[in-house]
Amino acid sequence: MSRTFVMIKPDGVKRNLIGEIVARFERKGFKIEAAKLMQIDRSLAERHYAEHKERPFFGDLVNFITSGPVFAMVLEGNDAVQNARSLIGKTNPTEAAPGTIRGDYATEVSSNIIHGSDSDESAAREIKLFFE
Ligand code: RTP
Ligand code: MG
Repeated sequence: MSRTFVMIKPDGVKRNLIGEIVARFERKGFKIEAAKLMQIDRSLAERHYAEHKERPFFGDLVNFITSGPVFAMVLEGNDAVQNARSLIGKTNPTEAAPGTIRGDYATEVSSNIIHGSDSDESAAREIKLFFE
């Protein structure tokens, strides 16, 4: 068993999708270890997305992720990072397969509903940032 960090972004919370999305992870076999509705401030957003600091979309990304409450979760399961990323789907919802969260609920990369850690190292770093 391992852990991953998943966060429903402000667009998902505004559209009242928390329940539907959490249900998908539970159905897959994940256990919810921790969860909270919270507002991200700019400092936390910049630390969370530090790897994208030099990208042209960084400013928009920080504005978006701080634009309203997010629902942050620690999930536990087998190959948690990979299994969560599979349920989430590709970064760009246009390329995300139907049946995935981004494939089913989103149409543009700048508001793609949900975040999931991309490695065990990222998961550990992000869980520490959001839950300690
Ligand atoms: P996330 O970190 O949010 O789970 O998404 P990801 O791993 O699938 O994608 P990543 O490469 O880490 O990108 C982080 C977020 O930046 C936005 N993005 N915009 N305009 C663009 O070309 C572009 N590329 C990425 C997306 O909202 C993506 O989720
Ligand atoms: Mg990422």
